[in-house]
Amino acid sequence: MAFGWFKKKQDSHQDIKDPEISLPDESDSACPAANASKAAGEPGECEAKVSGEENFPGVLPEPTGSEGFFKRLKNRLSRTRKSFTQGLDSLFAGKSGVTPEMLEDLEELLITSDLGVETATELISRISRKATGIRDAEALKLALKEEIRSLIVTLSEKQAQMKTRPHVVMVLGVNGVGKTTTIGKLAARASREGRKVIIAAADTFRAAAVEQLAIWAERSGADLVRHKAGADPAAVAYDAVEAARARGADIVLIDTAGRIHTKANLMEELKKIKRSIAKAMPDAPHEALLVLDATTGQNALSQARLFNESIGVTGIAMTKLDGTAKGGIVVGICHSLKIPLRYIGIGEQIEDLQDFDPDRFVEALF
Ligand SMILES: Nc1nc2c(ncn2[C@@H]2O[C@H](COP(=O)(O)OP(=O)(O)OP(=O)(O)O)[C@@H](O)[C@H]2O)c(=O)[nH]1
Ligand SMILES: [Mg+2]
Repeated sequence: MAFGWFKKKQDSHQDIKDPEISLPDESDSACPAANASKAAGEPGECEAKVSGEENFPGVLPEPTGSEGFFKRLKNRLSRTRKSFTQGLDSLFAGKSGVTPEMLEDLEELLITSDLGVETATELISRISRKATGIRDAEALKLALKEEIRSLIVTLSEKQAQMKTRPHVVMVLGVNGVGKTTTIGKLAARASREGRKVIIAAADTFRAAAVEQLAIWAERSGADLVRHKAGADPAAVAYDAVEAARARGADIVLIDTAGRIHTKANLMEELKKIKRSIAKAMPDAPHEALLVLDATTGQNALSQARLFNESIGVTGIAMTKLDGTAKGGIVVGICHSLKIPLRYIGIGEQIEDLQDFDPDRFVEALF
């Protein structure tokens, strides 16, 4: 098999884009008083308090496992499925049975579907062991389904148990991956389940980040803890955890910046936020949720490694699976990392977040 070609592919996927440089915008809303409010439960002048039900637009996830829920997943994964299944069908055009050349083409198809070299190689070696029993494209799809499922099943995991109150989740990721949107979707879901949610606007770096989060807080019926633009994000996170403890909130979702002057600065800032959360509540944060953008393909894998080494990641949310043919990255992520994939984002709307379910995902892929 063409291992030289694989090496080339692998090398081309190693780089990670540096977070872009951006400075806080002076026009961001200012809140001089809030910075000082470290006392437990003090709402602070600039905090948007939004009551739950009446602001909630009523678009919510259907119950897990329902037909509509699965149909939506299937629809949203259509680009990945199309490129994948069309490729599989064309492999078998005019042939019966698996040949070595076909396996080589299949490996290329898997890699271009963004499963990654390591995962594709593993799948091919498994399929080649079964090759004599595979006579047509349908049999190949069945075999692939089975093997993909077995590769991803062990590393997926349902939502983390919320044993403590508040359950503090720090949300990480490079710029534009969908952190704020994912927080909004998670907050909406938790509010709907009757939980009291506090969102912390600890991205004080990007212009308009706080306003964007305030809209999501309002939509989802969550409280927002915010300081002025350019304030210390660690102080915002601290205040949010303190406020959550004082008010008996169930969940704190902490939004963080995705871009800052340099990658090293970003990691240092995130570490500082983490330490500050632990000062407010010793065993927190209970989760560090890394958001990855599926459209970036293999780059997502590099980002996951970088954040995990620097901060420690407990779970992944993979967004934008609706807008890409690179959905195979889900398989690569599950197979290559020892970090559970918890959520998948399949659209921009509040209901477009699902728990990652390996069986359902594989069914939707073929
Ligand atoms: N199609 C699609 N778009 C999404 C999804 N999740 C987020 N987006 C879009 O991605 C864009 C960026 O989302 P944000 O939530 O602002 O990303 P962020 O990581 O908070 O970005 P920064 O704050 O700049 O670091 C927005 O236009 C979102 O609507 C998804 O699952 N599918
Ligand atoms: Mg954001």
